[in-house]
Amino acid sequence: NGSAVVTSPQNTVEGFVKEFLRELSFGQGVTLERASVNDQYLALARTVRQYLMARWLETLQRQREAQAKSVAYLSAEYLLGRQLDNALLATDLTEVVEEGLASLGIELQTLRDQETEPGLGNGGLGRLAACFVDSLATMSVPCIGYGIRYDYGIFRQTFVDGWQVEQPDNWLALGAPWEFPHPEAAVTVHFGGRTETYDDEGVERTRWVHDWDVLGVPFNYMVPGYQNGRVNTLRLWSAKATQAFDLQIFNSGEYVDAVRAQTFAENISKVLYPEDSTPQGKELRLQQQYFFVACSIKDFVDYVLPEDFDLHRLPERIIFQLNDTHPVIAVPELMRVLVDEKKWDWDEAWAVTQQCFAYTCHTLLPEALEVWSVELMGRLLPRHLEIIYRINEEFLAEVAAKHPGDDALLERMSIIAERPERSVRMAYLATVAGSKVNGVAALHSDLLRDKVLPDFSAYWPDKFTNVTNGVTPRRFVRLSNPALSELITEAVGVGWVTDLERLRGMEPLADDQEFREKFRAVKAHNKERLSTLLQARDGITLPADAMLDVMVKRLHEYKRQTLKVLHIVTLYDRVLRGELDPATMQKRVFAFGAKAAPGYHMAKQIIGLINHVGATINDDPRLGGALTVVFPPNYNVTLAETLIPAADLSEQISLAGKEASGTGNMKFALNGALTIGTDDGANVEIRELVGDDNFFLFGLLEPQVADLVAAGYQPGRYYEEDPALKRAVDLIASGTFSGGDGSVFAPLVQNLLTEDRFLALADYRSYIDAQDRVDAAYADVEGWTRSAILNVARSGFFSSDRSMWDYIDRIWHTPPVVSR
Ligand code: 26M
Repeated sequence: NGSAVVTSPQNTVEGFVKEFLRELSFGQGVTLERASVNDQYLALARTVRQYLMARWLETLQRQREAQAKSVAYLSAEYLLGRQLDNALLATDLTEVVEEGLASLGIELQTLRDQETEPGLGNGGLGRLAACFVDSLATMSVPCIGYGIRYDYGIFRQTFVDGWQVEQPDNWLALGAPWEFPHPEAAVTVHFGGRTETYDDEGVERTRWVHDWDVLGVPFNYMVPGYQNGRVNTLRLWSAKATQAFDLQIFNSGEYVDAVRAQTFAENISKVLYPEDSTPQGKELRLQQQYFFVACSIKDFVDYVLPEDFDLHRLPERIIFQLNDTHPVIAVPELMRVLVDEKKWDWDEAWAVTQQCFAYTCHTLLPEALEVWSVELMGRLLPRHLEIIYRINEEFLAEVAAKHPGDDALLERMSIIAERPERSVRMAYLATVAGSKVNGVAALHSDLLRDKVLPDFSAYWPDKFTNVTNGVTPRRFVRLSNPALSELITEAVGVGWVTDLERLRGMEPLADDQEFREKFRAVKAHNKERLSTLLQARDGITLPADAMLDVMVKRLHEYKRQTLKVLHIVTLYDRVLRGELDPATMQKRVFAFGAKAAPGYHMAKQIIGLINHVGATINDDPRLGGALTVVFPPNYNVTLAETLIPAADLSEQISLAGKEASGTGNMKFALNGALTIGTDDGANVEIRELVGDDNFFLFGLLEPQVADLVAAGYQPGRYYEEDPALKRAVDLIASGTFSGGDGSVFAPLVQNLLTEDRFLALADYRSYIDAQDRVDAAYADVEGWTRSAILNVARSGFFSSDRSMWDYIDRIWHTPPVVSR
């Protein structure tokens, strides 16, 4: 038994202090007296991970023995957030560590704040992957997360005069104590070249004569379950130049050029692409996708599985879950391994491959569906392109046999698009290859079936299913909201952390005056905590006793941050016109957090607009501090953890039919904010669960949106017909927020009045009316608190543990492997 060689340090203050001091001296090479905060943090991290090590080795051992089926989650992004606190929670060491450090004169919080979060994701999709691996570890389900170890994660956002400026995110600069590099276990991945056929003892086969290669070095991360003795693995790949690559170039005699050429290979895992929609079809991005997927398949087949394993039984041991289309190139890669390397027949390889994949779609925007030009794919991955063509040929032949003569259908369902450029439709490839296709919220799955992939769902009705997203209650309640956690535990016991439906037990307490007072004290405490953080982090001062109204998410037109701005400007206008008295109106703080893709100009305009509106309003004495706009830069997981627990109102205002799910919406409800939202994504399910009385619904419904667009939407008419809207738009257009210069936001205003792709103006009136209802509801302190408590009590469904059970039940069929 391999686990016998490792023993955890003693689970006591003395045991911890001893190990911590050892890590400081032997790990960091410093004395306590001379240790910097970073030394202390690194030593602490390495001490805490010692407590996880025996469990990790034991988990691997147990899994090997059980020969159980594993989930291989394939995701180009993992937005993990800080690791220290999560590891302390998993090991239940927080108090021991706090006390031990205090005995050395060190504050735990100072060391927590020293950690740079690994921001290896853009937003919802990457954070979802992180929640899912947390839940699987907590549920003792075998899972390996596979992804990319980007040297630079999502950019650090700064504002210069209110405009976004991006800085590199050098998250590895101060050391990376949570990772375990394994250069000795590197695998080689090939690119380029051509294919040729050859005679293999009378059988014609194809081989790939590749042109260049890259090494994939695995970096392992622990994924600890919550106090259950289980630690799963996240394996992120980092690109290195191979020996062959080096030799080839160094032999040319151009030594300096050769060293420079090395960086070409290593560029592959250099940086995370910061777009979270409208993929650009960049060659490096396809290299990244193939790189991590080829490494992962090789890793699983050659190293995770036993040496003598019969690959015909692969579906008994693995399900590759495709997190959107980014890893879909794994499908032709597995086919290539089975057909070219293992020399299987096409049909038997295809039968196995189809059982090994399932696909999750995360979007509804047509421009976000990934396609790769045949030209590019043929150049980079010629054999994979051939395999995709063959998959398509056989698939279309099957369709043609069932629907003779329907050429239009064949054209619509073809994996290869002919226009505007011949290209591979990755979502179609995923749908054809996958055993299941799922959307991420009930409405989204319906729309996916009926609007995005209607021909495929008619062809394979049983392939399509829904799994509504969830979030981990460990990070987003237990760790991020200690005060609420204590109150919940008082009310329903400790079991809620792994069984979130137990929050239901709080429902009756919504009617308990004393409990409501405690609940308000929690909110007040969290606001104070946020206030302290923003002051220290950004020099932002939050006014006291204001409603905290929060909109945090990526900046995108479909999410409609502009609609939020129109509300703020409308309130401003009402005060200036004397319709509202700043002395008696509801005091509000509007908090924004949002990164714009660096090349997305309209999104950057909107960031500029929010900051300029904020600067004007915050400084206007006529408002008497009744309205405040704050926009702390660089919204990330760490900031979310303090911001969300303090919120009163959650803004989920995307145009109906555009937000696949949303997961921020769930975090807010679980932390006792009320939602103002459209009938979109998971908002639909949140409202059903918390009840109409505890949710502010507004806006067009998805079918109404479809009708309005079909009839020819004219935003200018809403502008002309609603005087308040006209005044709000005119204030922006006239330069009120840009020093009198109307040209600054002219492109944005022009776009709103003539195009408004996401119908902000159509939903304006409904939104303003709903916001007025919010103000009235907030004035009823007891009623609001009651609603907030009910939001918490009824949101247990949104645990990612439940999402995982749904995947297991509907798609994966991977039972937990329980402890001996
Ligand atoms: C693709 C190609 C090239 C570069 C980047 C990308 C890319 C990266 C991330 C495209 C999309 C990406 O993320 C999309 C995303 O985050 N979608 C969100 O997924 C959440 C989890 O399911 C949902 O809750 C959100 O509604 C959905 O917008």
